Amino acid sequence: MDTVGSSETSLMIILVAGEGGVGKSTLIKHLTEGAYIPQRITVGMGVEVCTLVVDGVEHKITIKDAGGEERFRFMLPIWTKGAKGALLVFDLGRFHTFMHLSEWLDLMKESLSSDRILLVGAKYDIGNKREVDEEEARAFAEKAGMAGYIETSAMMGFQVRDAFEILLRQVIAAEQLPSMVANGS
Ligand SMILES: Nc1nc2c(ncn2[C@@H]2O[C@H](COP(=O)(O)OP(=O)(O)O)[C@@H](O)[C@H]2O)c(=O)[nH]1
Ligand SMILES: [Mg+2]
Repeated sequence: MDTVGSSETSLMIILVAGEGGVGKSTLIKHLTEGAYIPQRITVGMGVEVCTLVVDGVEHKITIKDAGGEERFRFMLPIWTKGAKGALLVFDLGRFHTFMHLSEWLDLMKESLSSDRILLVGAKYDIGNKREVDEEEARAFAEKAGMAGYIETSAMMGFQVRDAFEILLRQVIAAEQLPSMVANGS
């Protein structure tokens, strides 16, 4: 059933990954509920389904919330498999969650190219308590060939939807690339 101007719909899996406590589940909750509802620890993996409208097209997305616990990290390549894109989240207030990003990225890159992974600095609202510079994070994302970098705050409702929309746009562009090549353009 159509609720927007286009008849196109797509169903894709988006993974949200990153160390425990960086704010993944709360970010997803803000997207689906439109409010700041701090979440408790996620054991294993959580799943949410929601609809996002990007450039007038409705996309049904399944969001997989990868629990950040060390003992589940070995599952990451399996969780990443099947996902069309991912948010890799760190906590702006805890430098070590930024420091370990390359380990996460290496695991995810086994099944997802880095241009389909958007880097997210969460908890932007902490202001001058931040331990990671915007420039530093942006440089990391660029060097790693990621989809880009965005800072969010589920607490303030800042750029939460934008993060998912930017990722979705990037995924859509990546999906369309092969057919453009096939058309000889
Ligand atoms: N200041 C601030 N704290 C947040 C924000 N989002 C989450 N938190 C806090 O971080 C804790 C962990 O968040 P959670 O979503 O469970 O992290 P996850 O383990 O990555 O899923 C929450 O209980 C909140 O206390 C945010 O946008 N700003
Ligand atoms: Mg969680």
